[in-house]
Amino acid sequence: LHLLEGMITPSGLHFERSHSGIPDIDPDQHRLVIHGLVKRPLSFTVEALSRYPMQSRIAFLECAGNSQALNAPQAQPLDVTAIHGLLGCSEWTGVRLATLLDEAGVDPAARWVIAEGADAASMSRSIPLAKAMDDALVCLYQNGERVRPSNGYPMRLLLPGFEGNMNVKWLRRLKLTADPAMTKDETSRYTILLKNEKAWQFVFPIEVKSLITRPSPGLALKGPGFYEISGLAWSGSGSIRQVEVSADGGRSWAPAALQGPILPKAPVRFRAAWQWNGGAAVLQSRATDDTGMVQPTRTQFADQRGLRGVFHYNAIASWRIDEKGEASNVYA
Ligand SMILES: Nc1nc2c(c(=O)[nH]1)N[C@H]1C(S)=C(S)[C@@H](COP(=O)(O)O)O[C@H]1N2
Ligand SMILES: [Mo]
Repeated sequence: LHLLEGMITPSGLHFERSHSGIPDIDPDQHRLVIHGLVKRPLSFTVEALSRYPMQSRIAFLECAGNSQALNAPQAQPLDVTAIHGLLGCSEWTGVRLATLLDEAGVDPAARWVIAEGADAASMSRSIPLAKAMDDALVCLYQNGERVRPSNGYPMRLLLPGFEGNMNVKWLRRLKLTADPAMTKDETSRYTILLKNEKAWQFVFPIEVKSLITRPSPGLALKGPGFYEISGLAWSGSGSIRQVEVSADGGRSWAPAALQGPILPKAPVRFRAAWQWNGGAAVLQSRATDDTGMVQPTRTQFADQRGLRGVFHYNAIASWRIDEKGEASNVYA
């Protein structure tokens, strides 16, 4: 993350999170089946899907467990990729799920789509039908090339803005149902444990978030002077409206410039000019999305949810710059 520019992650550098390794799928044998509460159950080969009208969209993908290192009681000596590296952004190309569901003919009783992967984990999640009909894509391509084996070849589901695990890789089955399936991946996993012994289930969109990629650990400043503070901001609920940057641990804030394109459910690159006087400083960024959601401080986040849940951590992050110009992870 600290060495990249712009908003797109090259496919070969996209993070990979697989619960049971990468299956070795023969694209000629692979099928995508749509069944359940539909008039006409359908089965697609990769070849057949490739003949449907396709769309491209730029969207981020973030693991629900990203940044969970910041739940630790003491700030750990980690860099931006070790803390926040389960984030990527691609231009995804595929067939709209709505197109396929329309062809299958959705029964009016259907409310959910259960998506299942062809890996040993049979990763499965229940997706609200409204999302499936809105902007879900069955992706065949990532950044212009075939989706790589590690990212779901020959096809994966993209649910723009929704937590990573719902974007089922090696997609093989979509079952329409009246109720959620309550799969292992949405009951024992991917619920958000709160501080009061309760848990949130089915928290789909990633909340507004940002991070500074430069300066960051491993990119030492070379003496006092002018530097650009740069990073990424994103929200699963919409577009980024504003990013503010602080160099004094959140006491004062200045607006950062947003580099276009500013797309919904895609990261935005922000930039702010900074004159480093050579003294200790604490750099922070704070994003606001177009629903009005603002990134909380770590204290606010802990007050609301506690720090026992490992998912959807989106609090403001801090890099301390020391007199030598080295950056480190701190809580401020
Ligand atoms: N079939 C299947 N789909 C899956 C997974 C998996 O293990 N199996 N992992 C999920 C998780 S937890 C995340 S964060 C994203 C990661 O996508 P990526 O590996 O392409 O970055 O895929 C999701 N889709
Ligand atoms: Mo994940």
